[in-house]
Amino acid sequence: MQNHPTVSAHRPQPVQPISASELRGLCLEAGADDVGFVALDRAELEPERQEILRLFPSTRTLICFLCRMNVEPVRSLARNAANQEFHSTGDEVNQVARRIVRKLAERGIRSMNPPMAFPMEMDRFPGKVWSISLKPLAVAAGLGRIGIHRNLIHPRFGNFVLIGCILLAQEVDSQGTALDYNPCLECKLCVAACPVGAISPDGRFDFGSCYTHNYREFMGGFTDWVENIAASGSATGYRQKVEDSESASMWQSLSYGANYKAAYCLAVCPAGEDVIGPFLADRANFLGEVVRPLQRKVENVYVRADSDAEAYAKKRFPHKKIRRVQSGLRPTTLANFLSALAHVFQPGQAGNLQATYHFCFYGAESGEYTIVIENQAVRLEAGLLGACNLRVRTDSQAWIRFVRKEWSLARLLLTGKLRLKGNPRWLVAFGRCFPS
Ligand code: B12
Ligand code: SF4
Repeated sequence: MQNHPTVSAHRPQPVQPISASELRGLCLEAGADDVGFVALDRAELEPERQEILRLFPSTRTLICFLCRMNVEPVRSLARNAANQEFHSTGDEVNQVARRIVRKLAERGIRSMNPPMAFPMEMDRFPGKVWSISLKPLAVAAGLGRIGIHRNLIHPRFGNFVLIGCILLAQEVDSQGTALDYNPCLECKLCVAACPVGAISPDGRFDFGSCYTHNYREFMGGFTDWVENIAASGSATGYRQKVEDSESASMWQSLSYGANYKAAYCLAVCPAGEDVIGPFLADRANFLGEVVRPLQRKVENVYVRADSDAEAYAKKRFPHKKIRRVQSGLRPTTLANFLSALAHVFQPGQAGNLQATYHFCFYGAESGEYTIVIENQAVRLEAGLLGACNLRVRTDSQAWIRFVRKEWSLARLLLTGKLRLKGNPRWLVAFGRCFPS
């Protein structure tokens, strides 16, 4: 290859090392509103390290930066205005990241910018489709702390920020450290505003309920909409299942980028030095202008049948219209089933259930697990531990079909693909805790 024109013309580019302060300047100049650096070997990155190296094996440091959102559109009752702000800021994060990577390349420094959200790795759906979890990274970089609503709150900009990151093939001489206080005021306005009760006052987050409503026009909700079309049989059948405004809304999401249904937790959050003014000046007025209109809004609320969200929305927001839908969160493998259990568990539906289940899976995916439901929480352990109320021995693929509602329990029992030792009512009680 030595005489190939490309090889002869190639001039090795010397790397011009960059200090943390220069790098910070470069990022701010590229459009970031704040930035911090975290070395790959930091303990906080332990859960992410393997994935980071999968994306860019030369990574030594992570650059984490924020772009601000305008506050008023995010707070507006007009959710199209809020969605435009989410999308525009998201695009900005991606553009800023591209500019930083380009500038670094001009200095001979290699770096890589994953998307701030979508597109994600959908071949892994319904598993973890995003690459790097940006919130813990931003906390490690000193850019803020997580509030009760599970979003990052920047000390000045509040939660009105979106996060980006860049994987850098260089060490940096100074790093961020976690902020020594939490800007969250614990006012719980986020708890009061969420239409599906996804945020608990103690910070527990109901992933399944948020995902079913807010993400109605994203992957899971879209799949459910497609299945509605397939199951309708005729145009009139479809109209009985889907309102005209819902069809139009789905078209809008497909054409202009998927729209979030709520994000009210972010909208009402008063935290952050630059944001807190109106809340401090007149709390009653803040409630009247920002929180109540969202609470009073007449709108569709998407819930799984017999879920905590359904019970909550019916009780707290009787004027909102409950729409029972499938979340689209259904496992394709045993591994999916096990990893998603905690995320779709419904404490309210569990009620005072105290039960231990032994599962013995055989077939394509095998393994023995203990699942304990007690005190409105679920716990998964490897192996068969202690005494159980019900022992389930089942073919893993047949079980997944059952969970996906493709096979009935009767079919599983008749074909011998599932055997129970104990009263079957324990299985019914188990199912109630995981509506799909
Ligand atoms: C997955 C995800 C979601 C999920 C889960 C949210 C969550 N609390 O983590 C859903 C769909 C519910 C969601 C909703 C929203 N999101 Co979001 N989301 C992400 C994403 C891709 C990963 C989040 C993450 O790391 N979670 C893991 C850990 C750190 O968080 P956690 O609370 O401990 O984990 C919960 C869930 O993630 C879930 N989970 C964790 N692992 C797994 C694995 C599987 C298989 C499943 C099913 C679930 C699951 O269960 C946990 C407990 O509930 C990030 C982008 C990114 N690449 O980081 C954006 C991000 C967190 N989202 C963002 C935003 C803005 C939102 C919304 C406001 C969307 C909107 N515009 O309406 C809402 C807010 C809801 C809320 N109160 O959290 C911003 C937050 C900005 C900020 N200031 O913090 C981010 C950082 C995007 C960005 N680049 O800026 N989101
Ligand atoms: S709304 Fe209040 S409680 Fe919720 S995250 Fe913001 S400051 Fe914390």
